[in-house]
Amino acid sequence: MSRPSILVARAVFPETLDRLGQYFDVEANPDDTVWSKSQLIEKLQGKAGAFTAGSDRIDTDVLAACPQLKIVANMAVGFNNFDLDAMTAAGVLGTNAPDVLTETTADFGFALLMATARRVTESEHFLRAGKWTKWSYDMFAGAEVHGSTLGILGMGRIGQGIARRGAHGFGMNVIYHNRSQLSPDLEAACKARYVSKEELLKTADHLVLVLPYSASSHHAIGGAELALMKPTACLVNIARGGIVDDAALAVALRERRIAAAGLDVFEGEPTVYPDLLTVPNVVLTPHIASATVPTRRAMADLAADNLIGYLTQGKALTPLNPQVMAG
Ligand code: 8YV
Repeated sequence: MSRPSILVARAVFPETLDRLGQYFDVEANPDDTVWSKSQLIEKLQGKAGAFTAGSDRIDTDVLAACPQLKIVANMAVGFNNFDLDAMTAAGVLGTNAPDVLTETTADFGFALLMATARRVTESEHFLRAGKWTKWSYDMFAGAEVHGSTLGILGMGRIGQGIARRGAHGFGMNVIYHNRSQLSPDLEAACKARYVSKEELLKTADHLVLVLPYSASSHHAIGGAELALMKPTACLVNIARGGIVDDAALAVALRERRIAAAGLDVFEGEPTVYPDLLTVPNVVLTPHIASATVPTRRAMADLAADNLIGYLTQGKALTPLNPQVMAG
């Protein structure tokens, strides 16, 4: 029997390719080119499976043009690059990579919060530019983190990880808003209190965004929401670009309507809204919240396991539309 063919749409660990090569004929992307839709469609011809990252969009055009496709395994927990309804209708399984990145991503959320509140990158730029000639009492004085109020919008696994770090490590008063309230047990473990979105915006000293992107979370933080925040507040986004209205945020930062922001994700990334590159009170990182070598290996392994499991035994570990597996 001939082996299924798969496409690995972005560069990945050589060990991952070797492992997939034990089961499949693999077409890889060693140059790590980000393919256009038509290139992706061309590469997917005859492929039963695809290993993707967030940059590879699987939509109705791709599905219609690739009738042999059975599974797309995303090396990411977020899957807003999938039109999941269209995949289900086409009988294509989608899988993501949850859990393996939860703690690493929560660590980074905290790193960005600390860097933002304590003005780490702004002060480093000052030092590197040779501007540090004397000490002064208010030089880069930032916001307090310990004992302050930590607001979390989106209280899934990563949000809970950030809450635990804040409550147990930094003695923070944790409040959150989510589509649904957590169980009393989970709230107790995170020492977190459920509040309305308005109370969250008005009360948080630091607001961390960890909600998934969808049409309903598009610009969940825009001009109106930023106006409700404290002028001393810091905003951290490790969720997805598009959840924050970057143009409105740049204005709020420039006019000091909020104190600072830490951003790992951007609307239209890797392009960054130009004003965000020039305002001083923002910490910018290139979508690296899950980027440790062990975690990226675990994400790649999980995506590979999903492809191997589904194409060899009809079973996947982390299906997004399991009805396809049953059908
Ligand atoms: C990925 C992420 O690295 O998992 C996610 O949802 O945002 C990151 O961990 C990125 O999406 C690349 O696929």
